[in-house]
Amino acid sequence: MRVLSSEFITSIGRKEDNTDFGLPHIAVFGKSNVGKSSFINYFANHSKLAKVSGTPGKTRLINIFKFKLEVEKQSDIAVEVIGQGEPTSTEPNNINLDRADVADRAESATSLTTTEFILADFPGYGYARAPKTEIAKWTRLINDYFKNCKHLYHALCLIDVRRTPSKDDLDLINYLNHHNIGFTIIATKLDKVGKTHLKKHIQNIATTLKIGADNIIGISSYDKIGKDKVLKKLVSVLTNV
Ligand SMILES: Nc1nc2c(ncn2[C@@H]2O[C@H](COP(=O)(O)OP(=O)(O)OP(=O)(O)O)[C@@H](O)[C@H]2O)c(=O)[nH]1
Ligand SMILES: [Mg+2]
Repeated sequence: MRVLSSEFITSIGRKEDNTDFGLPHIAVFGKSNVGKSSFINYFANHSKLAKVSGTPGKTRLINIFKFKLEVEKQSDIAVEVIGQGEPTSTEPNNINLDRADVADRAESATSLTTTEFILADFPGYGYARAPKTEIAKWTRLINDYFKNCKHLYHALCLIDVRRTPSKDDLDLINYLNHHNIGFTIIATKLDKVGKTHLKKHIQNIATTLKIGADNIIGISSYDKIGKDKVLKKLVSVLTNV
């Protein structure tokens, strides 16, 4: 499982903008500065794909990226194991036991396939100095996107591992539940907390969101931790539909 290619397609922000790229969408949500763009770059293994900014709230549009993944496809094929004839009475018993294997047997074969999808990087919400008009704009943006986008398969909701999920995070999750969109919680910036405190932080997020801690994927875009788990999740979402 790996990312074969990634490219920036366009930015969208008005309700008349096209959201149909003929591919399933995965949306990336999270508070401003949580590390969405850094995660996308780490995921793509492309340091300049999405703009990482020191100034929260710079991105006001939905940035659309196209990804292509290589996926191992497991398929069961029947393998005929050639028998050696009927046992004779002179053969010891254990040979008879071995012959239990002499039959058609399923063996697994791996082949490679590819899958493409759109990653929609949403502007961050909830930055402290956001004026009311900006908040209204964000709400309109997400409403228009949900109305127009027919291919939203899943959302990745990023939350800083050190923070208790905010009201905005909870509102987003309620919104996704309301629209019946599956989501995965990703705890970012794992490098910021020591190993001994990590469990406690993850549990805090899980408790606040009323989900199991096992359902949270921890990542660090700095230390390059967690990408494989996210890849696995996306492949299961994209290929089980
Ligand atoms: N320590 C640490 N810092 C990170 C990590 N990921 C991102 N950052 C830093 O966090 C800040 C914000 O990162 P971005 O990736 O731009 O965050 P964003 O969520 O895209 O921000 P907006 O687009 O403004 O909503 C930057 O200073 C990053 O360098 C990480 O894994 N570890
Ligand atoms: Mg960003």
